Amino acid sequence: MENSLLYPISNCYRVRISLDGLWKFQFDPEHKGLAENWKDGLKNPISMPVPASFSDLFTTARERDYCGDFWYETEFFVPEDAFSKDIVIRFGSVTHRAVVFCNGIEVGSHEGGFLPFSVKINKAVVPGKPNRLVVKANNELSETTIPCGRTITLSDGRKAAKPFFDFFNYAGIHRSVWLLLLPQESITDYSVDFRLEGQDAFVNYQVKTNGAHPVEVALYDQEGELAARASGNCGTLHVRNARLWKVRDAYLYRISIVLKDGDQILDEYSEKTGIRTVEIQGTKILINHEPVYLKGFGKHEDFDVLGRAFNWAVAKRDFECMKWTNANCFRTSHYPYAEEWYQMADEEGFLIIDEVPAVGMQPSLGIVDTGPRKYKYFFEAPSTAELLEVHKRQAAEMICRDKNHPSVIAWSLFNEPETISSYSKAYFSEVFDAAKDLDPQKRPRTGALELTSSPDSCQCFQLCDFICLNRYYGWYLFGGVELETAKQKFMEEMEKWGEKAPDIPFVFTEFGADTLGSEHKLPGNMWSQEYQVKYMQLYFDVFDSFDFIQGELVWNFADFMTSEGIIRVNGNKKGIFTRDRQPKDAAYLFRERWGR
Ligand code: BDP
Repeated sequence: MENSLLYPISNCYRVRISLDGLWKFQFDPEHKGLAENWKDGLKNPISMPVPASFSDLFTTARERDYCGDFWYETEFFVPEDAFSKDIVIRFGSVTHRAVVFCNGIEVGSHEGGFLPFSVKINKAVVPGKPNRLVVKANNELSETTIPCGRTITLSDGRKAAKPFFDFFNYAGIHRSVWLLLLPQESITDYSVDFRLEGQDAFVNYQVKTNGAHPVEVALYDQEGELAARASGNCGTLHVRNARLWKVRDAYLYRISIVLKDGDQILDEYSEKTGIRTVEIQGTKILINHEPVYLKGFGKHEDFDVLGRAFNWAVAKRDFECMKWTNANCFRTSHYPYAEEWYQMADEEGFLIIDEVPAVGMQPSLGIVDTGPRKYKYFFEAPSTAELLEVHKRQAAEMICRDKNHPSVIAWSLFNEPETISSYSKAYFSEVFDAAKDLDPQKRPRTGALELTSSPDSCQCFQLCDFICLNRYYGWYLFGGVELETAKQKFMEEMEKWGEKAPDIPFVFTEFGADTLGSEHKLPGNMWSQEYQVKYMQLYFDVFDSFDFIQGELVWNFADFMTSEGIIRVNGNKKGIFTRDRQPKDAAYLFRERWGR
């Protein structure tokens, strides 16, 4: 069966049953679970909530920092009348990889900790009694996984993760798990793209099914009135007087796809959808042919106790805080988020730069220690071919999953890799080409470039439809007393970019200063709230000096957890909000600027 990534829904033809709750759990540091057949039941389990990161639930560092295999187990029943259906288990994400067993039979596996996967279990399930679901998960990092990192062995034999990235390597079953009962002949995927003509919109659609019967497609407005209909697996819906999905003024239709055998309906899939276009024209980013300036944040899926697990209440609070700052955009740094984030962004009219987990592709830099290296350039290593396959596969899964969200306006295909070698250029050319082929809307592709990707040295900016820069003048360089120099150097760099790439939009995907929510200092110095405000004002001066700068996504929305180290005080403190989502002084500054 094709692994459908459609978001689980319930209707007359499809059933979704939540398997969230308290599961059994066991660490497997000695890697003996397979030999001891834990697939038939864990030997000495404790309880573990799903969804959650396991990391922050414990009181010992040994458990929090655990690296290696870990197992989950639960039980479920399948309704008697469901055996004529496709019976599927769907995981929103398991970080970073999983092998799934049902009643002791291996039913599937998945690599990549931030994207969903489903496994068909018809051959393994039994009627009339509980079915055992066991997941063998693993959170090790390497140079052929994304995100990149390494796994070291400590003096006592334990494994530890050494991320090449600045966020805690949270692990676990992070998103909801569903039991799905689907028609055997079913809709497996669909896509839409849009053309606006006068007051009307033309929605081109394509539907994939796993059978031969035809589909009918209809679009309903928010009142439930039919707005357009068409039939056939690909076609066009002509929407007269279309209401467009606009930035922070979302209008959502409902697309309904019906799979039919004569008069009999075999399957139906329906979902909210918004009509909007995205284009780059010269130095402008256009939504529905109108220029938009991106205002907002780089974020993380990160919260106290929950770790990286999705939680509706946290997401709601984040959207309320973002709306309060008058933001209109965020980047899903540094990985695709839970699908529910995109659903909320669709509803709220937020724009998303959707990022693949390609982070840490750089020899040692700043806070990241990538260990002794044989090759000068990251992409020079022979393992690059394997990494490229992993990268392309996850980009494909992300684009497949997220392509229909009106909120998604661009794909970010990397964060701060080495981009100065011919190896990197060859590598990213392949990733960018693949992304273009996969997106029916041909949305802009980009990636976030750090300081060593300078106008003179970067080999990859030409691949981007708009250029994203992460810059820390005034923090990692020329901080504190040298702040004026920071501004001067920053201006000089931007002038060079203007000469190098004069006809393309630039968006700042990161700029920020670590700031303790508890610290005030007059006059402001580094780590104080006053300094964060001063730093931001410097950035605003630079942004406002160049017309080609078309967006500012500050790093970070909120303080977040990282590995421990000498320059992180219980995590990264560059949040405009604290980790418990209260505003620092700079939040008021953004609210004022973005509200103008
Ligand atoms: C950038 C990274 C981001 C870090 C940030 C920082 O893209 O993940 O958290 O710097 O240092 O290099 O705060």
